[in-house]
Amino acid sequence: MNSLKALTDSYYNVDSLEKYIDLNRISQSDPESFWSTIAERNFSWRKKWDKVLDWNKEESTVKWFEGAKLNITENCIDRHLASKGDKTAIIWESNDPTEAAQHISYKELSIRVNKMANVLKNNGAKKGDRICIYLPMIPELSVALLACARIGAIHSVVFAGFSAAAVASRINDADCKMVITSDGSYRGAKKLNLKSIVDEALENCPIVETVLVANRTNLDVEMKAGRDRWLEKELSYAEETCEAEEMDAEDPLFVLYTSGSTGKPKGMVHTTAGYMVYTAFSFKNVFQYKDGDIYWCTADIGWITGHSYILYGPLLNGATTIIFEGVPSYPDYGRFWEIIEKYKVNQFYTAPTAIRALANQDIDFVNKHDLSSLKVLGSVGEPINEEAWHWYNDNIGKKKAPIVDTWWQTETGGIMISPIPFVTPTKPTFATLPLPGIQPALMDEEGKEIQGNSTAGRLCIKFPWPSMARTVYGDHQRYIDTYFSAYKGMYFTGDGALRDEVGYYRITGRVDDVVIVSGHNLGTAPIENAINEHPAVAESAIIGFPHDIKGNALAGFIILKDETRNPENLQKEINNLISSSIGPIAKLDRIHFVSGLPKTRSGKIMRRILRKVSSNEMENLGDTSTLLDPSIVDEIIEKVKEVL
Ligand code: 7RM
Repeated sequence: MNSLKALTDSYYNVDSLEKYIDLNRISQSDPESFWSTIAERNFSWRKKWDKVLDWNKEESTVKWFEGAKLNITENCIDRHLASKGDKTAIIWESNDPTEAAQHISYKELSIRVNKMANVLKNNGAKKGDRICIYLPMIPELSVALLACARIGAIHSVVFAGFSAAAVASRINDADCKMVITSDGSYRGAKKLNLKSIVDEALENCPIVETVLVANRTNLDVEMKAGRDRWLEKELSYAEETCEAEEMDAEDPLFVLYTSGSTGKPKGMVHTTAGYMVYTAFSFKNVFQYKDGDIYWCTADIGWITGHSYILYGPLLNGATTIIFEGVPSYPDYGRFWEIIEKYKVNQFYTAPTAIRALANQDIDFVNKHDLSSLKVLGSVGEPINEEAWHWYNDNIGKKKAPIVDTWWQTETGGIMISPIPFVTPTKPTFATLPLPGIQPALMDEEGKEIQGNSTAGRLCIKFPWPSMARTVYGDHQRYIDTYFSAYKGMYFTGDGALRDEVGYYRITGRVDDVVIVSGHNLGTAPIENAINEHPAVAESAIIGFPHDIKGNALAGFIILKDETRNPENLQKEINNLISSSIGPIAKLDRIHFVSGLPKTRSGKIMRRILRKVSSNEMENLGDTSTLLDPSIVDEIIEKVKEVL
């Protein structure tokens, strides 16, 4: 049998590293044949494609499976109904451990999605419209995404922890006509009033016509006549079937915002067929999901990890996926382990920041629970440090469940570099090898590709893959400038990486001005903009520094206009400003009031110096000769030493 055909059978069946490396070689030398074989065999298409890949390097446009017609919800739901109608698609676990869980079968999910799709239509939504979803982790959240996809509307999920200003800017950027939200949400012991945040946001969003409100917390909310409707009521008279809209392969499926290093967040646009093929393929292989397994990813659906690996990837494979409304610390730090035991979870996918927080608690929280169902452990979102890796491996996986350290991005749509459990030998802190069809490259600062192993550089991807974001919503030039300008014809990830002697990759972190705090990507520029609005502030620079639990925390260096103000009050006011314009996650751990910033002659702040000083690497500041005023560095060192 032709080796590609043999290996791609039922996705592919690799059971040895040799075969896998072989598959990687074949797939990387001919990604188009590889992806068309995968696409051909594993999905239901209304019409197959005319062309596998159309790549215009000059304009940075990519199209996969052009000419194909499909609807992703038919692949997530309808095609499983005959054989798996009664199988549980979604297990929903409440924030409150005493509230009954929901077990939603594929059949029930189908009805709920169809009804919601009809509600959207009844309220005027149609193919191509953008719909903002601002919901807590309740079943309606996943139903809402799928309902949008069913009618061809483009969902734009905004994480339900963002502030009113952040919601408003995302709604306006994508011109959303409709918002789906809830009265409130539960997060641990806290109850948040989401509807009031939406109301505040909508004061600045004239184009929104309709707000659908799910009832989660029985909060007394204001309903604006003519605009706001209770979702439950709308659902009560919606029909149970809704014909799926026929979509082109390249029709947008969703927009999801990610912070940039400069300016406002970028709405990354993902399209239908390529995203479907790649998320299904990568889910199946990276988690080695087998029929009957129970899979749990602890991310929020408001992030790409939730889109791809709570919802689409698992459902495309007919899997059972857990949606957890709560937090790891409520009612106590044993909650994750309790849930794993309760549902006999087989694959568990979480973030290093959660692992570190849980590793800091009494080990009894873990040992009280039977975790023997676990077969695969995943990590995502930031580099996992060696200590956390070993704690996860020893105490959670009991050295029997391989850790898949999965590297990827909102922009990549799916996992790019990861071990395949039981195939790729793992190595602490290494994401190991690219998935089939993925061609990483390390580049030096002059823009040349670094060949060979045992080296380090900036991580790029040389060839398109099906789930790559196609553009920045409304601003293709920004897409080109951000991702395709640094290195000609290649996608630049913004990350640095090293490649060890056998070709394993370790991602070392961002090389641009994005800081990952507790797994959340925060652009430093929007935080600086928020601070600079304070009347007492002249200028500011934000950087990230290593933090035991959060991975990174933020420090601000601030020049004051008004030095008569009480510094403690000012610090509070500045953090409140950040909280209301971005969200509490972006608050600063350290605030230093300084008389100047380390600037180059061209006026660029050398954040590298602030980063090094804040990381207590004072001796190793590198070349400071291009600074306009090198003496400012001493002042900064003094100020930072006060808090170390
Ligand atoms: C999936 C996700 C993307 C950024 C990325 C990296 C960092 C993600 C890892 C990682 C080291 C990993 N999307 N990152 N995974 N760094 N090892 N396994 O997180 O758009 O929110 O973030 O996250 O810097 O560029 S994201």
